[in-house]
Amino acid sequence: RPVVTRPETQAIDMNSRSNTLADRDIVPSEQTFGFLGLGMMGSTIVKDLIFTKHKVVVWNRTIDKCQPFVDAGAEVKDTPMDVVEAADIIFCCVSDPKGAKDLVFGNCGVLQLKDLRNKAYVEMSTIDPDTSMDIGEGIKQCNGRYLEAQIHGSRQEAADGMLIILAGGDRTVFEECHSCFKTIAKNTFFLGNVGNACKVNLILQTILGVSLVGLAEALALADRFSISLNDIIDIFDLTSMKSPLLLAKGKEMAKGDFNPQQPLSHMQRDLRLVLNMAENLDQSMPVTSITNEVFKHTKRLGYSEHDSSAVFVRSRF
Ligand code: NA7
Repeated sequence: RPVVTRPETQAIDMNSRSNTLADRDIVPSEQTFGFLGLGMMGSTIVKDLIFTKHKVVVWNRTIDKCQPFVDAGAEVKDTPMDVVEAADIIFCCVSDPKGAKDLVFGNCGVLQLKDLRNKAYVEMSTIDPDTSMDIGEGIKQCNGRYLEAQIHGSRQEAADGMLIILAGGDRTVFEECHSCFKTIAKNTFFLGNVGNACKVNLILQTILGVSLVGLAEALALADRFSISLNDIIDIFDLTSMKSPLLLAKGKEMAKGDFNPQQPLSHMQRDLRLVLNMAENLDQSMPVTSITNEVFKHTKRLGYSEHDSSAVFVRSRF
């Protein structure tokens, strides 16, 4: 069993800007935007929203993470409920469906405000359609508007302003978020009812997870034959199978550099959500099931916080 060290947590660089921002000609909305969750994704998004002159109010469970944003001009609040009170449109970007639900239904959560007239809630955390529908229902019952805006892309793509936004729910909220989405994403899609965007996001994650496990197993076999992984990747690059992502992940596997662009724990969470969805439909997904087991095992080996490409470590056993 290898000795596993946690990947270094990279401090957010408040001065770095994606090159794409200058070309986008962003006119910031006049509304005040709340932001719940300043993890790696949330921080990167908020940094760019502040840079493009959006009015931002923030909250994070670990409150220390808010300070750089306060220094950059954001307001900080003590609870999610306080953020909702102070903002017109509130984004949430936390780890998982449970965290997302806690922030809405929990103690000091969004619904404690009771009256959400003139407020809109935008869920960016990766969640399953049922969780999104529950959250949307809760918000609607308090007269608020709801949009799920799933973010597809890695942490680097977030830093480059190159995410893809997949949205479903209230179209007026989608339109009111235009200047924010233009700041952080290269494309945005409105996919109709609540739940649709979550489904599309999780379907894309299925393709990613299964592809990564295939890549890892193939490279592990090459390694057993003592064939240079770099040679394999160079040849792969010349084939019609190549994709920018698989090339990048292959290089990470060859180097053993698992700096978390898309943490392995998030990948496994997504596969779990996919399999739950499939279970409810009696949809058979044998390859995805095995892929999930492979990621689960890699987590048990201590690679939760590393990039999903760390699945290669397990394949080499
Ligand atoms: P990170 O960097 O792991 O950050 C996770 C964030 O979620 C961080 O702000 C956490 O607060 C917060 N969190 C997690 N659980 C909770 C609960 N229960 N209550 C409140 N806050 C919570 O993830 P990323 O930023 O890369 O990704 C976030 C989402 O974007 C994820 O769904 C991706 O799929 C897309 P903490 O700082 O630990 O106090």
